[in-house]
Formats: sequence, C-alpha cells, structure tokens
Amino acid sequence: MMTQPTDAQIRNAYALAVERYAAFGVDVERALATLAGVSISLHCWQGDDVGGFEAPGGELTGGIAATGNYPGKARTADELRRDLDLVYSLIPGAHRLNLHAIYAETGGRQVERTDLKPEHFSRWIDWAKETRRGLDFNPTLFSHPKAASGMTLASYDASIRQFWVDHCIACRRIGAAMGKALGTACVTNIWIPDGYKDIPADRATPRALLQESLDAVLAEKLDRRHNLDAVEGKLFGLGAESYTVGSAEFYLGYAVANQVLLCLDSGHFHPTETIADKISAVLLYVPELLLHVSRGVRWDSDHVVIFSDDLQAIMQELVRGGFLARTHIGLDYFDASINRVAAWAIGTRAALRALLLAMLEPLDQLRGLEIAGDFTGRLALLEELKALPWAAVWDYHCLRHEVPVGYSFLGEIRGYEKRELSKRP
Ligand code: RNT
Ligand code: ZN
Repeated sequence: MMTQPTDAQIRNAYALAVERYAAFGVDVERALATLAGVSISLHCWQGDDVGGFEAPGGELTGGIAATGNYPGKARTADELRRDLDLVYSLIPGAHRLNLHAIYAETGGRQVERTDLKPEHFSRWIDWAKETRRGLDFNPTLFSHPKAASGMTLASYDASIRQFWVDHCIACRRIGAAMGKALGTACVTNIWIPDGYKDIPADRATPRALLQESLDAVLAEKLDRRHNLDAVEGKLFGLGAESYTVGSAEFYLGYAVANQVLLCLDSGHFHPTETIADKISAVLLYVPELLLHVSRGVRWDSDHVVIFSDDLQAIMQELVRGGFLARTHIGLDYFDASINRVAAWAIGTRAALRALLLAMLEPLDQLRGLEIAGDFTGRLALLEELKALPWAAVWDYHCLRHEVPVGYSFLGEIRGYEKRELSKRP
C-alpha cells in the first residue's frame, strides 16, 4: 500500500500551486471558496441498482438497466442511508440527495403510487434535516404494472394516463413538503420511459397526449421556494429504440413554453453530441437547468462518471458562463459491477475535480485571446492549463474539509465493505 502525503507536504504543495496560478492571474482561494459553495445532488439509486423498496425483487423496467452483481447492495432505506453517510464523509462540501418515489418508506404496507404522501418520506426528511442536506425528488413512472405497456403519461388509455398524472401530482406535493421542511427548494424531475420499439404509425398523438398530461400535472401552482419542476427528455431506451415520445425537442419546447427547468442528461443524446454545448443556448430561454451528469459508453449505459473530457467541458461551461447559480447539478448513473459506495464517491469526486479545474482557469486571459482572434494563443494556453498543479489544490481542499486526501478514500470504503457490505447476502 502506498504511503499518504503528510499534512505538511500537502500544504507545501498547495503553497507552490497558489504561486503558479497567481502567475496566470488566478486567485486559488477564491476558486476554493466558490467550489465549497457548490452542492451536487447524489442520486440515491446508485446504492441499490434503481430497485427501491416498494416491491422487493421487483423488476427494473422503463428501458434502463443496471448490470453487474457486485455484493453489498442496500436492501433497506436504513442501509441506503448508512451507505450514503459514508459517501458524504468522503467528499468535500455539503451535498444533496436525489430520491425517487420508489424509495418511500411505508412501514410494510402497500401504498399505491398515487397515494404517496410526504409522511412516507418523513424518515428521509428527518435524516436530511439532521445531516443538513437538501433533497430532490422524482416521480417513478417505471417498474410498475401500469407502466407495463411501455406508455405512461402518453398512453392512449385515459385511465393509465390519469393514474400517472395523479402520481406526478402527489410527487410535486412531496417535493414541496421536502423543500419547505429543509428550507431549500426541491427539484422534482419528471422522466417517463414512453416510446416504441419499432417504427410508429403516429408520432404526433402520443406527444399531444404527453403535453396534455404534463399540463394537468403542473396545473397546481406550488411555491418556487419549495418546489422546482424539471422535465427530462431522452433519445431512446432499451426496447424503445425507434421512438421516444419525450424527445429533446419535445421537452425543450415544453420547458420554454412553460418556464420550467429543463433536465439535460449527458447520456440522452447522440454519442457525438455533448450537453456542454447546450447549456448556454438553453439558458437563454429557460429559467434554470437540471443536469444529470452521466457517462454513456457506446449507448446510454449510465457508467460511473469519470474525469473525462466531456465532464470537464460541462463544468467549464457552467463556470465560464457564470451559470452555476441557475444550474442544479445532479448525477445519474448506476453501476452494479463495482462497489456501489465507491461508485458514488468516484463519480462525485470526479465532478468536483472537474469543477475545480474549471474554476482555476484564467478566464479573462482566455477570453481576451479569443476576442483578439488569437486562436493559437487560446489553444496553447488551454493545453498549458491542463498540466498546472491543480491536484495539489484539490488535495488541500480535501484536507481543509477534513475528508480523506487522495486515494485514501478507498481505504475507508474497503473497511466499510468488510464491516458492513460483505454481510449483506
Ligand atoms: C433514464 C433517465 C432517468 C433515470 C432515473 C432513474 O434514462 O436518465 O433520469 O436514470 O430517473
Ligand atoms: Zn437522467
């Protein structure tokens, strides 16, 4: 096992890094203060492969899939919270939790999704209060008999549509209750799986039905200090390869027309598209954005987020454009083939590191070069920045926030795996 750097080494490396950045006119302390204020919404569903606690052993539907059978998946909300407590202790900053409706705690009773109430999330809310976390929320329009046809809010069957409208209405109220209780607005995000495996004869009618359903869902005015509505489109799902009712254009139009948040998921576009390029365009027309930071490998595979070019580009856009205040950053991936707690920690750390790197850019200089038409200088500087000692800044940030520095976070997870995760059959 490698030895850890001492605190003195971390501080020395940081002091040198501060000087190197100062030479570029970058104020590192200011960047760290900004970074400390960013709250990322961790997705609860990484901890149990999008299972939830409604019907143990229930099948995951909706055209999404978690592959792998690494041991240690959370089986109860208490286990999931314990896992999350560990994850948060390994990550600098104060971060949020993103819940799905299927994570309700109904005390063993079966409660239909249309009847879910804030009380079914009271233990989550209490935990969030104690740990001072914000909560975000999602109605669950999959893994349910009434979603078996593959259609929910866009179904031709009016009773199916009504069921899901009622579920979404219940969820917005739960979101508002969470936001009110915690003093920070809950983003309630609607994603539906609706689509067709094969070529449709009518692409128009389901979209008109979806529009009508969403209007019914959003009819009730809720206090924006408590609940913010978001809608998430998609390109295709497993078993719905030919047609997705809620496409990118559908939701862009819907969000603009209704001034709700648009959710951009990095896995939901053609593979050569990046959501990095969409942020500045969309924010001209919608009030705020929700990001589902994910990583698709060949398809919308929801791999663990890593420090990729794509991730860096997304975070650069948020920082360069001054968009952080209008963007809610959430993660969305589910890998069941590795330690699930590590998957959360690795992805969240990657997101924060990419944010830090973006915050350390000498933006005035870069823009100056660009405006002057000096694209040679712009390219050279951008390349140079990649190798500046930003990792020393990150280590110091972790030290200051009293979380493990460097690779040592994995040691904590391995200990937890031995103590706790390995005991879960
Ligand atoms: C599916 C969407 C959606 C889900 C979660 C579980 O493709 O990305 O956001 O991943 O709601
Ligand atoms: Zn998503």
